[in-house]
Amino acid sequence: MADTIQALVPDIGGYDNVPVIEILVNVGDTVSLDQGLVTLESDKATMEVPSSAAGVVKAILVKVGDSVSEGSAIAEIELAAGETAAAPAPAAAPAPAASAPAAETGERVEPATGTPAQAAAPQTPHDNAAPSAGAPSTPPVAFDADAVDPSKVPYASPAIRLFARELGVDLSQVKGSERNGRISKQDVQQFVKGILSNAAGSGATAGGVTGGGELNLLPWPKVDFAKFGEIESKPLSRIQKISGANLARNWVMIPHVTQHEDADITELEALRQSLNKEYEKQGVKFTMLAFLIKACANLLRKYPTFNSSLDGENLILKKYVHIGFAADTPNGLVVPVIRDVDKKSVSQIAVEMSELAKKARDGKLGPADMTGGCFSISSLGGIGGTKFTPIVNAPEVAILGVSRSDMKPVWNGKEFVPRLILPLSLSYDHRVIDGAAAARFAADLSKLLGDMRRALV
Ligand code: CAO
Repeated sequence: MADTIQALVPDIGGYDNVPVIEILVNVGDTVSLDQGLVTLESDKATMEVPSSAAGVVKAILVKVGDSVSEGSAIAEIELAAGETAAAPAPAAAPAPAASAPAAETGERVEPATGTPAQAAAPQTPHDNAAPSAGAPSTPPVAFDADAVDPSKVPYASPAIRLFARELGVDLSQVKGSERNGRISKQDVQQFVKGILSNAAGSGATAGGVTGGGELNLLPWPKVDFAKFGEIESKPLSRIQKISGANLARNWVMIPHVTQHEDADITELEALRQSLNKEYEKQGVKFTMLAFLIKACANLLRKYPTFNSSLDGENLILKKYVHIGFAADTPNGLVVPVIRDVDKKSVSQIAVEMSELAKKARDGKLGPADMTGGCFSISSLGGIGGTKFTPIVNAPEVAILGVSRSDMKPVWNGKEFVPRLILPLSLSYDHRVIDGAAAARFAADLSKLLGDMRRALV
């Protein structure tokens, strides 16, 4: 009688309880080695669990909606004559000592998307690692927990990923024709044909790369930190995942420059404190940030390109002034937006800001509270720092970073006098804003904060 084996969930990058979203085979089907049996989908990526042997499906042990982890049994496979089962990829199979750098840490890397560079680079750990006894003959399948933008991970089986990598095709550029946009072998072949037929004279490769047009990044290093000492693994919060992906995209895609400037806020701070005394009974707290928001609104009117967004080859100039402020919450960074700031008084801005900051801390901000911003301010002044380089909050084109104000000796032409100096760091998208314009904006902001009466002019 033929042997029967259980097909198990292999290494899925340390994820647990990942839902089954699709059963790809039926009882009685003949399957080949590495043929997908079921599809799993985490909030990071989609993957198939491959069959660890060729044979006939005798039983399917899961159903759609079940949650599985590494080692969970998926199906029973009656082995084809002469077949032996390949073990599922172990969670941290030690690679040979002679392997590439990652092997020194005993790690394997299997990016979810294969870029041409990854396919060609001889030093990717997978390429160099000789298969160990019992290891599968295909690349280990793992969720790419480090994908920059999780929503962009292409939906394709491990075999198709391998096929695409061999051809140097970036799967994120291939449109899947199968159910739910799944990419088939034919889709990859069609993509390559299309590129080749369009490539005449352009020098393009099968991957659509002409050289220098793409970030040929190494896969993120995967390290078994537990080998070096005690660790604790803590999942990122939803906000961290979303803001992290956005920050990474903005950092990579926007040519940032940061203009640093100081503002003398001695008089403004005195005004703020006297207003706070005056308005104490009404419960209004005039924060420095409220004045900064108001001052920036004034300048966004004066410098319309700072109040714009890039849309392909057009610049969208906004006639409204909505300003977001970065708020640190227990769950991560959020940017609530105050609308029509140019039409509001500083006290209105202060009240609204404190309401939004509370909502942010309580995790109660809705999408309407966080969309439509034209410009952002990130104030770390309450915490410390002398300057920093904030990341532009796309599709906005500029962001103001505010550090801690400090008493400094300032030369007034006759003597040094103590003045309260506020450091400002204006990061901008250099595709839209020239350095001279940024320097003028920052210098004007400094003057305005030095004397808010200028806002009337
Ligand atoms: N210099 C010196 N002190 C400052 C200051 C500055 N630039 N800005 C604020 N402070 C002081 C205030 O005077 C206040 O002290 P008192 O309570 O004695 O008056 C204290 O810091 C708290 O300030 P605040 O109540 O005015 O709050 P805020 O306006 O500074 O900040 C908010 C509000 C929501 C922006 C803040 O809570 C926050 O989340 N900041 C972090 C933003 C962040 O994480 N940015 C980074 C984004 S990128 O990772």
